[in-house]
Amino acid sequence: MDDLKAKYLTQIADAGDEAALEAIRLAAVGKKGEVSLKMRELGKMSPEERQVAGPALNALKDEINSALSAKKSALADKALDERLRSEWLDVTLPSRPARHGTLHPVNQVTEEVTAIFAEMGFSVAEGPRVETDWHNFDALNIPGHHPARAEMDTFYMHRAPGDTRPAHVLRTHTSPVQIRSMEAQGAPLRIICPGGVYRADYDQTHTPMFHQVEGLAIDTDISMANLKWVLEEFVKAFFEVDDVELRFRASHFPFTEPSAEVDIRCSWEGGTLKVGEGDDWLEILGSGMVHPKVLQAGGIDPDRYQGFAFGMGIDRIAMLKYGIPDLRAFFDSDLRWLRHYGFASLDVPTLHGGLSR
Ligand code: 2NM
Repeated sequence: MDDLKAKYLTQIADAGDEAALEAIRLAAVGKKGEVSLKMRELGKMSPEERQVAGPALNALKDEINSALSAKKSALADKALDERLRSEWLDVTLPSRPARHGTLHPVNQVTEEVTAIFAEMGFSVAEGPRVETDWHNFDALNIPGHHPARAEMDTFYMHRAPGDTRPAHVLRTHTSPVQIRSMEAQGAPLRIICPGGVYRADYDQTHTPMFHQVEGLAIDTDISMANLKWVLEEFVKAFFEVDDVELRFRASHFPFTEPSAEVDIRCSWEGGTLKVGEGDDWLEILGSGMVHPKVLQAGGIDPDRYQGFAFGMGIDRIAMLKYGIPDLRAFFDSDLRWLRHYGFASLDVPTLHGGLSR
């Protein structure tokens, strides 16, 4: 029995893998294994012999079984260590650049604009792109006969004859979001509304879907002076220059009174835009003091509150800042264009980190 024990414990110790271990198990304690056969012989022994051999064989079987299971877990540990070593992966390595998506200039600029206005206490408001006629026009002091209604080349949603539900349009600007925010939050209010808008227009400088950001600040003591300061801070931060000069030209919008279009001093020397110097003026914004009727439509008391609002084209300021020549290419989904003008998707613009780096 000592020989059996020595033989199997040595074999177990030397086993190189689980298959070898299993073969040893079968040879020793399997149904037809050597130890099992010896146990069968117990029946032929005298009771005295059996009393000695029985417990000894059981002890041997137990010892072999526990050596087998100890060796089995040692082999499993070794196999796991080996896998961990050979399948090691440095997850901090950069991925292959060709597989990286990029941020579209529209999204990059939206992030930049959001970061700038967030610093000045504005939060982002969003709303539906399919709007009621009322939110898109009437609430903004653009009644049914108003020329702006036709000027805006509106896409109307289909309506069956006799349908009495309110008429819907694809929003022609993001101003309806500001009406909805007034309704939902009341005054005071400081929001920007970026997003896609729709107008039936297509040429060098117009696409039927484009992007706008509009801003709105309402309180008991808001004036054009606040508007001027906010826009100056915005233009400086956005174009990443220390100084700008803005020019306010009297204009007309149905939703603001007074209204002004805003130009920034610039030069186009050498074909590239320089903001803050030169003899040219670049129109980038429409703005004004929110019309009392618009405040009223949003449920805000115009005798107590007033506010400024402004709007600009995101695609347009993206073209200006990043020197992108053709608006239509923005929406072609051409991978070469996207790779060329795209931005690293993990570089989130912040004012302290540098907007565009
Ligand atoms: C512009 C120009 C001037 C504007 C007005 C409003 C609202 F809803 F508060 F009345 N939102 N945006 C506005 C004013 C937009 O875009 C050229």
